[in-house]
Amino acid sequence: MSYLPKPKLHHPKLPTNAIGLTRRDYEGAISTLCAGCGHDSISAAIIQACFNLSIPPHRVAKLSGIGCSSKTPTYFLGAAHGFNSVHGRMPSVLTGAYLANRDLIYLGVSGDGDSASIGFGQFAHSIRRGVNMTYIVENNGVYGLTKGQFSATSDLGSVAKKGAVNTDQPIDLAAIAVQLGATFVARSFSGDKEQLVPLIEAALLHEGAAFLDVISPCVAFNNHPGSTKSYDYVREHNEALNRLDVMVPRETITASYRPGEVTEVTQHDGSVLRLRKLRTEHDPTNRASAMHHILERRAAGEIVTGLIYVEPEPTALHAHLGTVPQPLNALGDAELCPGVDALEKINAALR
Ligand SMILES: Cc1ncc(C[n+]2csc(CCOP(=O)(O)OP(=O)(O)O)c2C)c(N)n1
Ligand code: SF4
Ligand SMILES: [Mg+2]
Repeated sequence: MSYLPKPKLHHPKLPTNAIGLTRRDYEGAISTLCAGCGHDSISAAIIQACFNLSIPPHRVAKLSGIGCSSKTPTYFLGAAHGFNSVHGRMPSVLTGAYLANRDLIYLGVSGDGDSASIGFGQFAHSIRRGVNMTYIVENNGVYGLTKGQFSATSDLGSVAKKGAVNTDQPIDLAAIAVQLGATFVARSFSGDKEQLVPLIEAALLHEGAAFLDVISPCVAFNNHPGSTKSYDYVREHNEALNRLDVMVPRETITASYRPGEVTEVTQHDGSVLRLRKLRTEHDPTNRASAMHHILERRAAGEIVTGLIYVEPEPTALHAHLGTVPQPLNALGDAELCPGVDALEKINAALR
């Protein structure tokens, strides 16, 4: 069975958020993934981020492709809109939904196989078009669902469970997203909830193409010595650029830091991203430096995590197309059929 509903009962004194919902209200069905799968931790982080931001679950549209990762939307936000599409096709289905109804919050969930192999073109074009979405890749370096073949994000020299060595160059989806013009790019690790939850919050508040590459170990097929996507390997090679606090417009900023310790980026909706730099002088608003930093640290054998790039004044696809402000699916007959005179004018202009 792949769908196990959770009992609705919960403790009456569970904490509630600004809209009176408990964390339980953001959950979905019981997960059927392997115990210890990184993907379940990402679902928990999405639940926490949406609870923290007091997002009404029914305002979210969660879309995915095919894979263990793409099954996960079943395990969070049970009251959201959901569409489990075809392998590698989530981005175009999401783009279509966003064009029809710009009023929802779009969350695309995918895997490294789903986005870096069969869906690579779809991934690229949804990012470069500036679809207003949070696009999360749950990256385990293998095709988990089909039993552990190397994926296109497997590192050169990574060793499979049965001993085969990967001889192909890896695709770094975060670096590609930077190059493609994503206006928000971050990387994190499913085992680091403190880093991951604020990054998801910031991505959800970002009004543009927000891409998150989350390393998410597959305990069944890629968590052994020699794998570069195992829990141990990622912990040992994680180079966190910064730590993030997200302040929504209604909150007062209370934490204080010494001057120079924090970079503040105010997003379009007024939310403030407070970045505590950790080990580098990386400027997350500089696209060229973001690219340079990913490549430089990779050459040193490190996995760069944290907020890699953010454009504080992003524009999204609806603005590029000049579409009307109301959702297309809410337009009535009068707007859709402006009458014979208007049609005549258009025809005359084409003659
Ligand atoms: C068109 C098509 N080709 C191939 C498959 C077989 N298939 C299902 S899931 C998958 C790969 C999943 O890998 P990934 O996206 O990394 O997800 P994971 O299971 O690792 O989370 C493949 C090749 C399919 N379902 N449809
Ligand atoms: S096979 Fe791997 S990716 Fe799939 S549920 Fe199990 S641990 Fe997770
Ligand atoms: Mg995978």
